[in-house]
Amino acid sequence: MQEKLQSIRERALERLNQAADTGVLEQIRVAVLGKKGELTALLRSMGQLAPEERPAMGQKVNELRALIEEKLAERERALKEREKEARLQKEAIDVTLPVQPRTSGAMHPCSIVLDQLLTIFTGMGFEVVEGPEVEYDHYNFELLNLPKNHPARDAQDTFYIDDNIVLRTHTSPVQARIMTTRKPPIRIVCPGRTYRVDEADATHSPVFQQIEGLVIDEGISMSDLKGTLDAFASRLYGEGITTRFRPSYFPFTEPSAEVDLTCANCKGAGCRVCKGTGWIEVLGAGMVNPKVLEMCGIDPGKYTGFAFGIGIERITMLKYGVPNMKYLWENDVRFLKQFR
Ligand code: 2NL
Repeated sequence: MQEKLQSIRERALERLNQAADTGVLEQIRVAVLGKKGELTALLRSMGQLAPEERPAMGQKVNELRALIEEKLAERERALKEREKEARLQKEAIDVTLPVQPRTSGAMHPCSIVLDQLLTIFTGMGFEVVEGPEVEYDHYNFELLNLPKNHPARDAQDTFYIDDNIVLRTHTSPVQARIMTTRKPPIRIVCPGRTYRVDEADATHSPVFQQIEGLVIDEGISMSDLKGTLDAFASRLYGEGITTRFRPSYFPFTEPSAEVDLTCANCKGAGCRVCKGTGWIEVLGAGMVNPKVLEMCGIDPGKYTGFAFGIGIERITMLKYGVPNMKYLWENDVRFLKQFR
């Protein structure tokens, strides 16, 4: 029995020392100390000993049990520590690795300009209104004093969906819709895409963007239009930039004007950009034709108004010196990333 105890001790300690993980430790615990373990069996077989030998033997078995338990715990602590080290090593992140370069997008130059215009006009108290790009003939033409057979609504210029529906040729129908549904005072700007049958070239595109403004109230006059556009000009291009009105014709305004801004490049002195004139044509404007007010349900005896229309692509090209409109729709990143 003494020998057996010795052999259990040697084998258990040997296996313990070789155990590579905590799972093996558990196997050893069961095989030696468990209910059916070697040491437990040895304890049970003590009945075979002479009674006087039993206390000394029992004490030895218990000492061995205590020793093995202690060694198991010790070994377990060491293995757990080692397993934790291995896990930390595996999960380690090298914070010195270079990051993936991330490329950011850029605002389209037309969106930059539109944002700037909206900031200027909302700062003056205008409200921003949008409307459908597919529009009834009634709002796009009829209410704007462009009756059937008017030369400006020639099929050449307009994309027709059917007899009564078109792709809007300007943003004016948004204003016409507001005039028919609200009472003055009205003070709105309407930005958006517009469509005309046009061959694309350096200054034309079948799809383009506009922002139109409309003010209607009692006592609105041409001087309100002039003052508004002068304020707009100096906020857009800076102190000293004003407007020049030249007589023109639009069916929806009377009188009508083509409006030039002081050339921002030479401050009016005359240069290559303005072809020596000191002025750049930027927009069209006028007093709302009383016929238009009448058709939209506003009493032209009581109210007057002014309106203007600005081409977004045109001012964008002027502002950034873009020589050809195609750059604005080609979306070549080498062009677009210059606006980042
Ligand atoms: C241009 C000219 C203009 C308007 C647009 C307008 C709208 C209503 C009533 C009266 Cl609802 N007028 N819009 C007026 C004058 C000129 O645009 O050359 N745009 C680029």
